Amino acid sequence: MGEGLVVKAYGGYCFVDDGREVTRCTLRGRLRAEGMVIAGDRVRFSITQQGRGVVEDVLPRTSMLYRPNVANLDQIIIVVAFHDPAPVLNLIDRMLVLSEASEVAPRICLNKTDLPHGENTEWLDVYGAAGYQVLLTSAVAGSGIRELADVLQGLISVFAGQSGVGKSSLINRLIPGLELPTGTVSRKLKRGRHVTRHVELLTFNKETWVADAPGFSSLRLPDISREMLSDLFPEMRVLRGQCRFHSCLHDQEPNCAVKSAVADNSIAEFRYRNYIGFLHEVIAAERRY
Ligand SMILES: Nc1nc2c(ncn2[C@@H]2O[C@H](COP(=O)(O)OP(=O)(O)O)[C@@H](O)[C@H]2O)c(=O)[nH]1
Ligand SMILES: [Mg+2]
Ligand SMILES: [Zn+2]
Repeated sequence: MGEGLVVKAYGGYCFVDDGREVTRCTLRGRLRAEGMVIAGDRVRFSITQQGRGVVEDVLPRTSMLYRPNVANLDQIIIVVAFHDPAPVLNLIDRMLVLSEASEVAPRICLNKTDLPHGENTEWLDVYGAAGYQVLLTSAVAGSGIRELADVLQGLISVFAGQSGVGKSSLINRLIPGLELPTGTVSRKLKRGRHVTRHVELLTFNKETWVADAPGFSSLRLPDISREMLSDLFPEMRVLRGQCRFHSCLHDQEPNCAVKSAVADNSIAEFRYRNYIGFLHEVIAAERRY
């Protein structure tokens, strides 16, 4: 019996890398239900014939990210740029909330640092001040790639972010010879019929895995209660217990520590606005249960 990592799973098959080779496996009966074996799972498998196998067991998962589904994910690399495309801060905050709720560490990667900055760059400092690690890269110039590789070393990471920020270009830089489609090519592919929605883990050295997250741009918030949401914003989390009301949602309540922090600029206005938007989404979703 071998043990390995599922790098890709679809259509009743999964591909298991045991560190020496990749084996295409079918699944034992009870594992055939949707979502039982997904990319990132560590599994035990038996070999049936040359290059073919059967997954017998799935080892317990340490984390679980939904849409895209990835098991045992260690971190999400949220790729952003100052422009081309301009950042959508609501989307960045959504990805951060999703990472925090999944207990997967988020990192922010500012790519395209070879391009001129433009005016509005304060938002990036806001994330740094909130405690998020910010990496600076240029997939075109090659800067920051070694630092990025160091952050990825030994872990399973997903690259997320708006289309066009350079996710595929960065992964291509990390894995010479890979040649994922980028730019206009990938836009053309999106219009075509063969849009892959499956997560595939790619390795660029032993024990280091990265995936491009397809369709990560229409993010629904995680299923959480309204009381939990502010704990997913680090700069609000540190103020927990300081509002007048124990159950304060930092919305209409008086004597709110979060709103005071927004008023004196120690919490960024846009972060608070996104929080309130998410709060209403979470409340609306609670009502649907
Ligand atoms: N100037 C500049 N362009 C980049 C950089 N990284 C990617 N691009 C370009 O941005 C476009 C989108 O890149 P791509 O990797 O397909 O983005 P993805 O949609 O996030 O995977 C392509 O035309 C790339 O050549 C960078 O660091 N600097
Ligand atoms: Mg891409
Ligand atoms: Zn409050």
